[in-house]
Amino acid sequence: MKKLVALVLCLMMMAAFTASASALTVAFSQIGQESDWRTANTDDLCKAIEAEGWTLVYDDAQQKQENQIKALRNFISQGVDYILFTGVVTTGWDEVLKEVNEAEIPLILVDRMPDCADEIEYAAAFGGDFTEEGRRMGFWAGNYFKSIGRGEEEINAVILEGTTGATAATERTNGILEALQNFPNIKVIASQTGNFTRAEGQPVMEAWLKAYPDIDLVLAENDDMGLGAVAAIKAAGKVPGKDIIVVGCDAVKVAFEAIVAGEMNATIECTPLYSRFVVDCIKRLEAGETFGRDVLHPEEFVYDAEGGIAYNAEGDKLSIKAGDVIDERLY
Ligand code: GYE
Repeated sequence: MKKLVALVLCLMMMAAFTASASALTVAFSQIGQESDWRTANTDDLCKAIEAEGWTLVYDDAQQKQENQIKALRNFISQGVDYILFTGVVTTGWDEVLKEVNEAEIPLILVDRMPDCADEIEYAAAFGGDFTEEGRRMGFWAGNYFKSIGRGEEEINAVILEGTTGATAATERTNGILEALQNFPNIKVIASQTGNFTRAEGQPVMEAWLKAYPDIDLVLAENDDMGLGAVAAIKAAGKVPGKDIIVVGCDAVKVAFEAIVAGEMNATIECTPLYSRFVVDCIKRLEAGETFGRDVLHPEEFVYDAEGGIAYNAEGDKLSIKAGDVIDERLY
């Protein structure tokens, strides 16, 4: 009898949980559509939310902070159940995120963290470790030049930075510069934003190729800009991947294709596939669980033409050959 009561109670709880979970409204303030990474991130999250039967309220801010602030205020007035938020830039979110807190809408921080994270309440935080990604770019490049016998040669590097003021850009730049301290032969001769887009990365590289005839290495803070650099290098009559080494970040499919074709040399993974985390997180929050304040990072790797290049300080993390895994890539 006791067992039966327990079973009935359990079924009732499950039904209540399913009913409340299925009636959820999840709002997502997305930055824009600047890159392949962003497109994959939007598709993955939006499809997963809808697949759960939840109502999705999606806003594309088109790279404008004021649009994101407006969207967040709209989400509050609509009384949504959850807000997913990534900030186009790092600063300037204090006021509006406090309003989200006052409205008691659970906030899930994804991707780029705001600098006011310590002063606000949030239910969970998930995204890439951008400083570590930058370090990996630097370590991979330094060790790659060593591996081809150019460890003592003076290497001229340029950095194509992401969107100015974006956490993903600032932290990747910091990580790159930190790692390059271990390779005194690599000199950064220019560093400028390409706004995380191919269209803006390419002309920056074109201008550099005119100004500096002897660039050896491009560190592009995302693959789109890396591919823009590849196009600029070709247009200048040089061979990308050989005359100039090109390192990207994100590990999108087109970068794998460029690596296999020999035009790009490496890409540092930053997965845009957040849906497994976000959906699971919302279900667990609904069930009363809580998450800590740490930003949770996915496990990520580095891919290149041959594999076997160390990309961390200890030298025990080795790149994977892109050609071996290209067919399994999901984005
Ligand atoms: O690397 C870039 C995108 O914030 C991690 O933004 C994201 C970055 C990603 O546009 O391609």
